[in-house]
Amino acid sequence: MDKFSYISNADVSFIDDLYQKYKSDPDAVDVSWKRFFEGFEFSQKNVALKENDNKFQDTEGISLKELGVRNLIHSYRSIGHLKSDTNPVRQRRKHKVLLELTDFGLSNDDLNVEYEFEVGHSMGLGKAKLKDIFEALKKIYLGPIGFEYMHIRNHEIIDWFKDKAESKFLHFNPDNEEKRRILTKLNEAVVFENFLHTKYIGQKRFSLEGGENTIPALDKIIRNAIASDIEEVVIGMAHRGRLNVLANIMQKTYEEIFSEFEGNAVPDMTMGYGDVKYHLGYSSKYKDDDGKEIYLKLAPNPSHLEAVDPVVLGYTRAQIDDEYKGDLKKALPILIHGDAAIAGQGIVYEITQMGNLPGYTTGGTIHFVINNQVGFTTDYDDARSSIYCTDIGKIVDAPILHVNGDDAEAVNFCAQLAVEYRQKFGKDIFIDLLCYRRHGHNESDEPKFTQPKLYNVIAKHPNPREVYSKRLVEKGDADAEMAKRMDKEFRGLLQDRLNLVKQKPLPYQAQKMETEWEQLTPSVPSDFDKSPETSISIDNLEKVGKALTTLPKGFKPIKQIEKLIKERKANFFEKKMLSWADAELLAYGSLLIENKIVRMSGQDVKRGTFSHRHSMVFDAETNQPYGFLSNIEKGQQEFKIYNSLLSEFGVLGFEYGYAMATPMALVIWEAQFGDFVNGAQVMIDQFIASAGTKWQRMNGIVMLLPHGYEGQGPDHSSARPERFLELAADYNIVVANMTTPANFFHLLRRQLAWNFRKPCIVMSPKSLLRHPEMISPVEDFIQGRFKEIIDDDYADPKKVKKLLLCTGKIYFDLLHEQRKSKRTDVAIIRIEQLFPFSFNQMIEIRRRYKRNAKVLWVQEEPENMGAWTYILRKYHQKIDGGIFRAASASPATGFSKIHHEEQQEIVNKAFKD
Ligand SMILES: Cc1ncc(C[n+]2csc(CCOP(=O)(O)OP(=O)(O)O)c2C)c(N)n1
Repeated sequence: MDKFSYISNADVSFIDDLYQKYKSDPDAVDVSWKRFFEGFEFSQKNVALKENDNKFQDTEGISLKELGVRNLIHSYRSIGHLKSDTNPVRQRRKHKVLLELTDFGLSNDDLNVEYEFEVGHSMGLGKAKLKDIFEALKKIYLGPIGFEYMHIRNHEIIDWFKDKAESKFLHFNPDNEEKRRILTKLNEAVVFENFLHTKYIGQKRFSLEGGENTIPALDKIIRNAIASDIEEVVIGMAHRGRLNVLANIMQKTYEEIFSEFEGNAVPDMTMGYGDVKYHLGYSSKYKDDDGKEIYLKLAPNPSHLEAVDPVVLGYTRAQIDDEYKGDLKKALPILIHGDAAIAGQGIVYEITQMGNLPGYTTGGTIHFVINNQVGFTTDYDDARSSIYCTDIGKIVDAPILHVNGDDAEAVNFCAQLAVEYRQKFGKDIFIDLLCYRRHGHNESDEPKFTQPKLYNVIAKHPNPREVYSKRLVEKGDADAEMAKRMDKEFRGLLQDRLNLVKQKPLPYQAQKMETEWEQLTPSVPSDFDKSPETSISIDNLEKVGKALTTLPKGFKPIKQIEKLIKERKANFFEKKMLSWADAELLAYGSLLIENKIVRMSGQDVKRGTFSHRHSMVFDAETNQPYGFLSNIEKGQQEFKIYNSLLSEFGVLGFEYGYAMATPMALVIWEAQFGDFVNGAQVMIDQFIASAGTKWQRMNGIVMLLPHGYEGQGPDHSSARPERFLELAADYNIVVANMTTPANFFHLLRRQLAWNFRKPCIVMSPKSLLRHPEMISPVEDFIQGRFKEIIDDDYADPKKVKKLLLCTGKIYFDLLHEQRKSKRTDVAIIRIEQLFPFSFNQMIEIRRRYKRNAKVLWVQEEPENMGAWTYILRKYHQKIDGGIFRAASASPATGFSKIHHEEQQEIVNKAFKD
């Protein structure tokens, strides 16, 4: 096939695949490909191809010309975007595209010949002269929009797009009211930046200048969203243009923004340490001209580019589930990217891959790239290998619209199309706004250090409002005075607001809580001293126990599940002793019947990595799934549990976002092994640990991180508790490592029993899941609360010479030795909750023992890991020493024998004399 010159424009393996498909069933491929292959086969039969000159020799007259025209059309659709006129300030890179008549065996002599093509109909041409077809193709595909959609493997979508491009865009001409609206929003965007530039010279604001058409685009998306009955738009974006979006889209008042620039309003530090102004979030209600409302939310975000993406998606999904009863069409996420960030940050891949998964879909995201062609100082040649920064979209067959950032109406068309597409197909779509950055990375930065030539051009380039108003005037759609008037009026308004602020600056205002959070109060530290009551009634325990041990009629479990159910039944109703798994499922079930949302996701969570959870089972013959916890009683909440894609950063971010929207839900993310959590470190540092103090945002997410030294090597041993403990301050998170199922049960329920929310990080068990001593009596569930510290009940306080403080799994090794050698002179104290550390409880426990008893910290982690340095920091006056593995660069040995020797040595040292 590669002898045909025009085919070399496209991906040959893709075409080969399609051709194979076509050969087995001609209707299995899109109609334009079908025509193409028909032509190809026809030419194979009938055309003698002269080697080396790539020209057809016509053997049967006109039909070969027809073939040429078909292929011409096909090529414009497939690769026209590579030559489209989208770059406002520089020549596009030269791509080898063959789009001339001669590339298809056609010449100027053919221009007046009429061709009848079904493809022509969608252009509204029907039977048309080649001249007209050719002109239309150039106008559509080589104009201000690079339509990229022929990679999509769905005929319906391709046809839809063809129609949009070849019929709707070809004849697109917004009415006067729309034109005026575009100009108004463009004016606001331009004048706002210009005003700040002159009033706050050199202050960082990461201006939108060069990309101001972002504002009319977002305005159009939102107006179209209202018209499409969307009730909520959730936006995630970085620094670039954020202040402009806050003011001109989110309706944050100009006074608020100016006050932040004035910087003389003293914030109330009791609520946290705050964040820079271009990271803050905002929410508001927007009303369109008909009075129809939409809720707008801009999520706060850190400097870490793209990290907010999964949070926005999780938040939107929670709103869809909770607020809009699962209707994906009611809430719309918009992610605004930079060209360097979208191309470079792996999280974009993770969230794109999530887009259509049942547990994570949000019914399609509109991705909007402010493509100013530089990332800080890096030119696009160094920023990516792919042709476009948006090529990531192709992995999910997303359509991509590259649009000239100077062409306000083309941008308007793309914005409208994006909403229509998202609402119709429920999938992601990308708009790549090709623009430029008028200043340096920030306003005090010199862009000519690195791009002198480009910035000489930019310096002379008119701003997008000037470009648009000139066009309107030329077309007679506006008078020359209109833009000037708009500029003057808006500048005057801004000046009035600034005068007000100068006279009386507004006090610093933290972003208001969303209404669903108003019923909670920010954390009160004393609540950590003693946990609230979290037990359940015996009736509820038995109700959940019954559901967990009952299968529907006709369901055939595999043998192991039959056995598991028998054991569960015995635990609940005979032994009355619950395992970790029983306790966990009981916690979820008890909340579900209290009508609380429980959502859990992570890799293989339905079964559980260690095969302990089995929250869902599958029929041996039909594979039909059955979820015990969604079948406890009528009217209960359904258990939302989803096996995740193999991602940590993306999925944890998504669940964090979900929890951000649902204060009354228990939202859990589980790592396969805790060791993999560092793939999500940005989410932990920038959101989970610090959002409370930066943005005054509470969050109740639970992270289950399997942790413990069991000889499984350096990457299957440690969830790095030291890292969480290092981040622990200001009562920001809970870090726990528990030794009883009942304590885990109470901890989970406590998340919703508190009148505040805290992220909770649990070092969870692996082999301990099956440890015979890791059980709790039923009484511990029907009374009591979470125990922060558990005292020894075996040693004799009067005899005790040594107190061993520990947390988590090492307790069982110490316990074994204590009992085996009957050491009543050694007490083992378990710190079940490492942070917040319960000093009061510790003091009380310590009082039970002799003053001269030694206090040692024992851990299985190396000296430089685990809780040791944290304990030293918190409790140093009271600690006489520590026992641990030797400090090590890697968390654990890869040799099982060495592991066992080291483990034994820790126990030996702990009980020495
Ligand atoms: C994850 C991450 N790495 C590095 C940076 C530092 N940084 C700030 S802006 C920037 C360039 C961003 O370029 P682009 O995405 O094109 O957005 P633009 O500023 O051009 O709008 C970089 C590298 C960052 N903020 N986040």
